[in-house]
Amino acid sequence: MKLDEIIITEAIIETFTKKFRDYLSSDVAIAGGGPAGLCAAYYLAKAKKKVVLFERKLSVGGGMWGGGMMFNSIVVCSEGKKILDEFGIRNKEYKKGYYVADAIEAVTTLASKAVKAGAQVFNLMSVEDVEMRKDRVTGFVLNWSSVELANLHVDPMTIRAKFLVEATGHPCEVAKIIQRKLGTRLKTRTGGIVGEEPMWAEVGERAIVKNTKEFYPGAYVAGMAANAVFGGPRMGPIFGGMLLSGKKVAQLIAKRI
Ligand code: 48H
Repeated sequence: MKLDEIIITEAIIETFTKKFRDYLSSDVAIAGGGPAGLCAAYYLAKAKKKVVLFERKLSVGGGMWGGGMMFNSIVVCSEGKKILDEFGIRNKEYKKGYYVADAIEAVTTLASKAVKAGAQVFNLMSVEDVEMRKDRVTGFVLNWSSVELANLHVDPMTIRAKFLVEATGHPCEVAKIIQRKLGTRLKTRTGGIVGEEPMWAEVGERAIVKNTKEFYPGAYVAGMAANAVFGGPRMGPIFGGMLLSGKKVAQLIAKRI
């Protein structure tokens, strides 16, 4: 078979451009493709919402690939096990109430199911700002991660969504941008980012789900960022809370669209 490099190039440029154009306006835009962001994307897509996720890195999965300290197994509690089962991620009870799964199977399945359910993922793009109208946020301002890494002065572009999800993990980057640019008017007890607390797995896992909510009009927080924004302990390599948080944020937003 004859192959023409120009046709290969055209195929990539045209299909990518169409994909990106199609998602300039969505129901929900998610920043961060860790377990919480992927899980949110899956449940939103399953609820027939138009959902797009932006991930800074080459690969989605965030901190899940490395399990605990690069031992690539993850642990979830009984509630988290239900979500593993919904996704078809194989798991075993280690001791009563502690379920273990392979980190690679977990990440690849979350990503595959989210995409096959209809979520559109753009990797290698970083959320560097938010768009605002009056008193709510309405979109993400994006740039190529390579531009960010090379520290080049290249202006970004904007996508719009009815709701934004902050799922950038420990650094809660989107919340920091909103706090910095829009003042300390977050829906937290201090009006600003409260901050993550030291390790306490049991309390941290519960807090993640409770802290999964709207933190600024138009913007919800999920995953580790929820404990950073509203305050709560870290929990180490137990990932059930991330999955439950992703599911909860999807349900909260789906009700409002
Ligand atoms: C685009 C961005 C940007 C940006 C970051 O860190 P994550 O895995 O986050 P969660 O909340 O899904 O899961 C947290 C979990 O991995 C973890 O760290 C746990 C359980 N820790 C407990 C403990 O005690 O340490 O994923 C966030 C993703 C990453 O892939 C980033 O690359 C991406 O977000 N990201 N993407 N634009 N500005 N910032």
